[in-house]
Amino acid sequence: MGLGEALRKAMDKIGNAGAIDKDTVKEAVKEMQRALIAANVDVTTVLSLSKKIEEKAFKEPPKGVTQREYIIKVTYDSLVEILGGKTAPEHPKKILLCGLFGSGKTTAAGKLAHYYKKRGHKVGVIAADTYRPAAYEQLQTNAKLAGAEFFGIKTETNAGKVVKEGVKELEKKCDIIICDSAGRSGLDDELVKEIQEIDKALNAEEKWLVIGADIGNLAKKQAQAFHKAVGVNGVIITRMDGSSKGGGALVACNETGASVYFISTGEKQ
Ligand SMILES: Nc1nc2c(ncn2[C@@H]2O[C@H](COP(=O)(O)OP(=O)(O)OP(=O)(O)O)[C@@H](O)[C@H]2O)c(=O)[nH]1
Ligand SMILES: [Mg+2]
Repeated sequence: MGLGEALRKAMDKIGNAGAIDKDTVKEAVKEMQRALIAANVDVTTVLSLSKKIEEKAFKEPPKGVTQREYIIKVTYDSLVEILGGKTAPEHPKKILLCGLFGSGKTTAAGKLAHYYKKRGHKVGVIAADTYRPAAYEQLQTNAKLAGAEFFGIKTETNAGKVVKEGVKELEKKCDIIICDSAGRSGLDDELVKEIQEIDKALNAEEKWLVIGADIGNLAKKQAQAFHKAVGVNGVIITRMDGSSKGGGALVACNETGASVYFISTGEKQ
């Protein structure tokens, strides 16, 4: 069972309990602790999280909110806090997605497009992965599924150029632009140069690192390298469904100062 599922099960304990008492909350917190520790989150963080939840859970809920809703909110907020404290912006203008090979960028581009489309935005995606031949079609398919606009130039190998054209085109009809980028097996000079060119052409305020939960403690090094290249301010953790070691990535990302904005748990939008 992955971390996401384990946490959801713990939350369901509160959501589905007949009556909410101290024991229900204690049991749910214990389950959460087990899930987080099994996922490599350090014990100090886990204990301070549990303390926070137990302290707040039995305070008087705000008017119009039931005790159950209040406890769920307190628990959710406390979890978000250990993931960096900030939630994803409601209306980002432009988002650059970066990350190593196969981390889940193109999938995340589709999921994000779907997420913001559902919230009433007009979303466009740019295929700036000119490196892998199938990347263009993959993003095009994801965009179509999400009902988002798509921009790409199939014959162009200069990613910066594609982005420049894409912004010009999509700005006319979209209020959110999401830019996919190419991955590499390591963060070499070539990739750094390319991601910086894309960054310059896109001029985005949001630069989100996409990172697989399965890479565990390697996440810290990756996050620092991308941060140095473009200034990462958000993190998306993918494959949380398939790995139980996502906690290493969570804590490592936390150290770069960027918040975890989304946790992805599947291949579908
Ligand atoms: N189970 C699971 N699979 C995922 C998730 N996100 C992506 N994948 C799968 O992981 C593989 C790689 O995802 P992509 O989105 O193509 O990754 P990428 O970072 O764009 O890869 P490159 O463009 O080659 O660097 C695909 O098979 C996806 O379906 C996730 O959250 N959960
Ligand atoms: Mg891709």
